[in-house]
Amino acid sequence: MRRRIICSMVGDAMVGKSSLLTVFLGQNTIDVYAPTVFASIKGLMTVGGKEVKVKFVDTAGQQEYSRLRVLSYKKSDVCILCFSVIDRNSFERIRTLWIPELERTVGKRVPIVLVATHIDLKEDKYVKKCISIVSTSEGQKLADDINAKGYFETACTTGDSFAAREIFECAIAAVVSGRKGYLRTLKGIFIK
Ligand SMILES: Nc1nc2c(ncn2[C@@H]2O[C@H](COP(=O)(O)OP(=O)(O)OP(=O)(O)O)[C@@H](O)[C@H]2O)c(=O)[nH]1
Ligand SMILES: [Mg+2]
Repeated sequence: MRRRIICSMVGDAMVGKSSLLTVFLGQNTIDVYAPTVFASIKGLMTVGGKEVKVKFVDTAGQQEYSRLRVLSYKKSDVCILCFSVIDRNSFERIRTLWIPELERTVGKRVPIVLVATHIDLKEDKYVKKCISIVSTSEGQKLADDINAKGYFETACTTGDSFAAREIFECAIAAVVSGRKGYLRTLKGIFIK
């Protein structure tokens, strides 16, 4: 049996990593912010008609926990990298902080899915007036630049686990198709 795929949630503190994972797992979200130190949940997913064992790793966005964080996700097969559309710093840190950390921690070959959170707040009057919201085209361009396997915009407040599932399916499918490609390459080398 294949080894469990490790899928990690990474990004700035408070961008909604834990909320997204909670919605995907069909659990109830809580509005009160509780910073993550480390969490790991085992599950099963069906991707391309096949059942795959997955371990979801929820990491700490807070920089105080950076040493623990890199240990918690260094064996990842795929990373779901999150920023908030209402926090431009979290968007800019994808390039300046998270991509360099990911490359050091899991390597350049591990697939990334980029997720923009808090899109329900884009229409909020106060937010519109006071905050420079990250646009869809800016998010998409970043996803292209970092060679992400997918770009999604989401709001966890709706509790829509179907929308969340799309994100996780994209991530796991990227690992599964990567493994198939690797096997095909090996067969191409050894079976002439
Ligand atoms: N309006 C809105 N609030 C959200 C959304 N996603 C998360 N939140 C809220 O944002 C806050 C932070 O969410 P978390 O999921 O705990 O953030 P995190 O990225 O896991 O933070 P760390 O664990 O510290 O790294 C919580 O109060 C959530 O209720 C969203 O899509 N819309
Ligand atoms: Mg968290």
